Amino acid sequence: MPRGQFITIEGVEGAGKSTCMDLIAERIRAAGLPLVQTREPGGTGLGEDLRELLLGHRHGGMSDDTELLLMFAARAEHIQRVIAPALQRGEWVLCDRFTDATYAYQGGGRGIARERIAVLEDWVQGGLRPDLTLLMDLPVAQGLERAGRRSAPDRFEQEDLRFFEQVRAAYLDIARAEPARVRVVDAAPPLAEVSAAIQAIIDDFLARHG
Ligand code: Z5A
Repeated sequence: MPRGQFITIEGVEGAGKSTCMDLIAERIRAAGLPLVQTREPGGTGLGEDLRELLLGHRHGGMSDDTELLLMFAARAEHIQRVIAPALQRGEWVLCDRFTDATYAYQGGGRGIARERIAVLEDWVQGGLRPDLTLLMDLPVAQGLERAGRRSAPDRFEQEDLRFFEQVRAAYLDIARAEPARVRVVDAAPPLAEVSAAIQAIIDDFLARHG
């Protein structure tokens, strides 16, 4: 049985990832492909507990290294229990954020050197990398404005504009470095337009891999 395809979706705050996850999932399932839909940090019982620690305010002053290691601890569990077994069974996996988010938030945002992140990436993931990544890109202020319409800010959402500008720049650096894997979607236009762009990318990917 051929290995399933691994698709991730990334972007700054309020870029519309969650909104577009369902659209992508619908498209893949409509093509008759089995799909596991998941997220990071999280995706397992332990991972969801770590997510609470990472996003909540109980340990607001955690060190940057602790934050980085907890992200990869959650990821190790997620890969071993969910992602790798699903791919091996021939199922597709659609994940809301993955390691690009670590390079963007802990690397770009917190300033941790990418070489240090790469060591953990290789250790925890072995050769596992996404086959396709959709990067939902929009000006930081617009994303924060969208996200601000929701509930109380989590630990990341409290960061300032400069932090999110660095996160966005780091994401765009990844997209420039890996154009074959990372497709940038302009997330600023109205949802109908963004949805059409995503649909086109997924349909093209399905035509090649479905
Ligand atoms: N994090 C990290 O630091 N390192 C890591 O390795 C990983 C994660 C994996 C949790 O992620 C946090 O973890 C995240 C980075 C960090 N923190 N931050 N910030 P998350 O993905 O769960 O949290 P999030 O970024 O806050 O996602 P979100 O809140 O779900 O945002 P979104 O999915 O991009 O947006 P949305 O909920 O789909 O849309 C936001 C609003 O905009 C909503 O009202 C929509 O109806 C509206 N919307 C969406 N699209 C449009 C368009 N096109 N027009 C108008 N309005 C729109």
